[in-house]
Amino acid sequence: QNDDFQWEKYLEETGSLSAPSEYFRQSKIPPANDFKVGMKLEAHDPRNTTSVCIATVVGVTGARLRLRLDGSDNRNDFWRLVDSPDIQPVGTCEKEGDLLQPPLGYQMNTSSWPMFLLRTLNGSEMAPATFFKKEPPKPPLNNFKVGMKLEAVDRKNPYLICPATIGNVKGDEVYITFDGWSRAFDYWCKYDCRDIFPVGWCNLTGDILQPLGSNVLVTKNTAKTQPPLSKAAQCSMQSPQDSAITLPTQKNKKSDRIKPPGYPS
Ligand code: MLY
Repeated sequence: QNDDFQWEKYLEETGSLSAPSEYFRQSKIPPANDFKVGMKLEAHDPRNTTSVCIATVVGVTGARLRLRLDGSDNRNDFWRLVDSPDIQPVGTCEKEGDLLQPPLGYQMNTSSWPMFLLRTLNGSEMAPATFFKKEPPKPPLNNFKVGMKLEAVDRKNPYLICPATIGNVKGDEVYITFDGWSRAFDYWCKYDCRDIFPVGWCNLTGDILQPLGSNVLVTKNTAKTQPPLSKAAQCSMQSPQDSAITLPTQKNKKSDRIKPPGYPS
């Protein structure tokens, strides 16, 4: 489904390794996504994580949901995996003796909240409990190594999952860099963060893996474990000043990359 970018070829051309799937806090077989647009659920407000709110599924993409908090605007949508602990069936909060809260930035007067809640839930389709999957366990250790390839959420454009590289490792944290893109998109995260996935994830979930950025510098990987050098890499070695080659990538069409997948336009 994604004919833009092929990991196999790219790994070979760059002489790089993909991070093994056991290193990630993701299930080996991605969870089924049975949610439908319009379904309601409970979600922790990302801007105020102690409060649990009502959210509506406004998009379904791969193993993730695009969510919008009821009573909030459409500029604060967020994405969660179907096995995220941040989401739960409607009724969970009440069962635990808690109250559903208005989202941060609730547009109406707080006094209208109880009535708003009744109305928003009335007649709505609630996501069945079976749609929510258990979060996979945390791998015991951070095994990531600098140079390993993976797929990662672009936190500046969180609907995008992109080819990425481990740029650094420090204790429990890894530094995520996006292949072909400026360092402006980089971030540090915990090794068990839910925003990073093994190579092949998007292919398995049916999500769209973004193309490489246009500045793809293919540097020779000098790790001992590297596979034999590809023809491209060997060529680059013949000219001494050419320690890096630039892979041709298709022009990145802006419109293609900023359209949120799974969101009805
Ligand atoms: N709106 C941005 C999108 C950049 C996406 C970068 N990611 C994929 C690392 C643009 O100006 O193209």
